[in-house]
Amino acid sequence: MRTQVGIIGAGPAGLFLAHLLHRLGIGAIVIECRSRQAVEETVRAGVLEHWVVALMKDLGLGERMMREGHFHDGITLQWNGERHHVDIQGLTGGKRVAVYAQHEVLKDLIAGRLAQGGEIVFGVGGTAIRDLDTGHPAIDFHRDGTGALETIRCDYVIGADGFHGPARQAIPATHRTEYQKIYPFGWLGILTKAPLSWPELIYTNQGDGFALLSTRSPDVQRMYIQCDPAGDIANWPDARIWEQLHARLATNGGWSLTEGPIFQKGIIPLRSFVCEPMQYGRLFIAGDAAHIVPPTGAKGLNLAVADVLVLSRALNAHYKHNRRDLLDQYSATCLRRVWKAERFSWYMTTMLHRNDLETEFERRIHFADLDLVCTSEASARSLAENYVGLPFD
Ligand code: RFL
Ligand code: PHB
Repeated sequence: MRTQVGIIGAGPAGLFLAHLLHRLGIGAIVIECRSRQAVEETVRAGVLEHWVVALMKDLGLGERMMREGHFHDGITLQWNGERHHVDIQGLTGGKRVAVYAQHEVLKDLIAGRLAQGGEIVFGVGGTAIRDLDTGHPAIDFHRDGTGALETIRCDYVIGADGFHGPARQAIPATHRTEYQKIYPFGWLGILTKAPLSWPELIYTNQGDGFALLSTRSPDVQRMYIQCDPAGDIANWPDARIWEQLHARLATNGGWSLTEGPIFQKGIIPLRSFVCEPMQYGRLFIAGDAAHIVPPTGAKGLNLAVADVLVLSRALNAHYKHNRRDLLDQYSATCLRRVWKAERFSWYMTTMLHRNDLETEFERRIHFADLDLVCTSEASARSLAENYVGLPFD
């Protein structure tokens, strides 16, 4: 097979890039190690920054999102039984986020790409990248996991293969530096068939720590609680989950959370991670392959899309105007945004979680931070600008 851009990974980074390149008339093939069904069913992120919503619409992929997504003009922060509304829309000149599940975005991207005649090869095995130092890099893979060995010859290889994919490792260890922070807590996430209990997302730090009340549809709600990242999900029977959610979301005003049957649950660890640089020879890495944020700031998916927007512009300058400079600057351009999102995600995470390794002094500083956001307009605006999505510069 021969194409201009070979993309590894059909997650948000790989699929948004395939659409952006198609719009620019640049050829791309996507390979993905999981089945289409697995990609479309994996439950992950929920919040789209305002410009990602606009991009979905621009790409002609926004119809279902506009119909089924939930548009929120603020978030609620809670501690000590008190709720505080942060008016994101008012503080950012009218910008709003959408709550629309990542796997719904992926369904729209995949259907749209296939309808255009684009190639996505699902279920590949043994992905290997080679010849990065030459003008003709290649991606080898086995069709259907263990079937025939095939090769994509391309001008550029894009590693959009997530945190555990092979692309980052293809940058020689001598050419990359990795920065990491592992948090001593994880998130237990559930989906429950229950009606909406509150009109916007609630981020709370109360009792045993963090909880997040989010939504998926009028009758399916998404909730998370801070937990031991090494904990066994078997030790979290539904009754224990509800007891913790009730305690962490309880208000002094007697509000009550509506329960329902839990039909999905799982534990994820929380980490911050950045790989510098995000390119080597003819390889460019994007999204979770290059960086991870803890989900508290809702930034992971949005950062992945930001990377590939920068990359699509650089590839366009290269193919249309024979300019190499934007490709050379790809990593530096992305990392400026990445580090700001890392800072914001770390700030939200440390402010909103109970960390028993910290001193009582540090705990009080985090509650002072929360108080500041809820009493200082400057502080609230900073949170709102970051949450809704920083401008591109
Ligand atoms: P992905 O989504 O991991 O996609 C990578 C794809 O590459 C495939 N792959 C390979 N394909 C071929 N050959 C190989 N050898 C391969 N190895 C891997 C994988 O199968 C996969 O399909 O990375 P991408 O595209 O960079 O997208 C990143 C986002 O998925 C991630 O940052 C977000 O889900 C993070 N995140 C959130 N982000 C937000 O912006 N807003 C949120 O509200 C939000 N909430 C969350 C989140 C992540 C969570 N979890 C589960 C980690 C909430 C949670 C609970
Ligand atoms: C979600 O709905 O899955 C979600 C919302 C906000 C976050 C993280 C996850 O910060």
